[in-house]
Amino acid sequence: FNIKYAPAPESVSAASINEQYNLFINGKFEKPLSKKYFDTINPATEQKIASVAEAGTADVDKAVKAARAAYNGHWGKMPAKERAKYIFRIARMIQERAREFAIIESLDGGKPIRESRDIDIPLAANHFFYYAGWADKLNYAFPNRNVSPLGVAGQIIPWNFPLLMAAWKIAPALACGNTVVLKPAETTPLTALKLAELIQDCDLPPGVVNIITGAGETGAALVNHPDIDKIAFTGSTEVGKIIQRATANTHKKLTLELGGKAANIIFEDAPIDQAVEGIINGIYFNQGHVCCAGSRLFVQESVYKEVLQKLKDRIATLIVGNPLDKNTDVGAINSKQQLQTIQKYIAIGKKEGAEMFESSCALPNKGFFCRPTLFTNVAQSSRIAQEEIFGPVLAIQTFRTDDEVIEKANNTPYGLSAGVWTNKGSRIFNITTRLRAGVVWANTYNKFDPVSPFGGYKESGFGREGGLHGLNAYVK
Ligand code: TXE
Repeated sequence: FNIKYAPAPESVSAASINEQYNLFINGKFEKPLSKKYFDTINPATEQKIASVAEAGTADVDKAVKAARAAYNGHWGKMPAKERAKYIFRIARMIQERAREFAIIESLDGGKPIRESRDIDIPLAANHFFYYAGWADKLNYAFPNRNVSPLGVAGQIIPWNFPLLMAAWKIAPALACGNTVVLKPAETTPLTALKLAELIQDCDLPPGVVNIITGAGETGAALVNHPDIDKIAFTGSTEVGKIIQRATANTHKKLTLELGGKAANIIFEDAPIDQAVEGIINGIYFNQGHVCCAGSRLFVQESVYKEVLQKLKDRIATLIVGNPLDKNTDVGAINSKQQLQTIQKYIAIGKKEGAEMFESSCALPNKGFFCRPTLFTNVAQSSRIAQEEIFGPVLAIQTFRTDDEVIEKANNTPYGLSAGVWTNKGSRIFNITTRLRAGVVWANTYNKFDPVSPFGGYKESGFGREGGLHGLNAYVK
């Protein structure tokens, strides 16, 4: 967690939030034709923050038409180096407004301010900086191809990293010359709407980026719109499959970044204290709402007792509570629905015969909170070892040999990420090549950089975001 740009926000008053937000279409905030609005609430207090427009089919159509007109017009004809300047400007303005973005991200989504301030917002800016650099160098990215943009991209993002996921989607699309209609998740629309304000202020030509809010129906209308050339989706495997079916017999290109059940593997020769920090970060960072969360821990038998004790001791020190407090380690669960999902899995774990340990910290009276939790005696076939919980719940198993742990680690429907902790370089190379995971970290976890591609195998989806590979998803 070593990236720092924004000063610590002292109070909520440093952020300006409207009472009502409309749809950002063709460079303007427009009232929804659907005439409908929904509330976005603060999951730490259960209080309403703002009301937000719900885009209906006609609104989606309007946004896609605006994106198409911009693509056929000024944006499509603009020299690449001019495009780059706009993307660069967006990056700079995110830095300038970082403090406000960080506060709103934590208010709307429940994540600790230290994380939004030091990770989400700086990484979002970095992503725009990185892709600004590629816009006029696509001939170097694709040396033997004469590439062109796809056209209009429909982009649907989840609630765990709202601004960062918007950056992952918008930056490469614009760098390659596409225009965009983006739909943020219904529980966390606010930083995308602040990004819309920023885009307006930076004079990006109208229609190049359109931001429409709403729930699954709005997302489905975007997916099914006939004039969309590409869908980029990050979210649940279940919805990913629906989208895959909906786009199957169309011209639409598709990338899917879906769930995960990552194995974090500690060998007996690992630097144990460092590994314990990595395990804690791997599962409790962002309340475990992370597709690449290290939600399964495999510990080599000879160090199991030591690791387990150190984990329990460390969990006891985690501060759970107010996301806006700089000392908070674990903030609020993003929504009531997600809290219920997590609680359901904790009950399943107990019923399956696993042994539960949770931190003894007090929880606030209001809001959606969950104590950092771990399970031992977890059977390989149990649901808590196979299914994505997307919360602060760790399932621990043990192993004796390299072959055994590879077998167990690969034995889930997912294949997004993994972690390996060992002192042996040769083992790192051997194990990482045998793990079926798109991203493998060695002696670290949850490290992100715009230069590195990210994406999964199997039910974790397909396509890569980030790095040179991320451009591939937006050119033909
Ligand atoms: O996700 P959804 P939910 C996993 C995680 C979590 C579970 C459910 O396990 O517990 O999914 O979360 C939009 N057509 N992940 O229900 O529904 C929706 O409005 C088009 C992992 O919130 O997939 C939102 O913008 N779009 C994950 C986005 O899809 C539709 C991140 C994600 O919501 C749609 C999130 C439809 N039919 C959840 N239905 C990750 N990989 O990081 C919904 N949406």
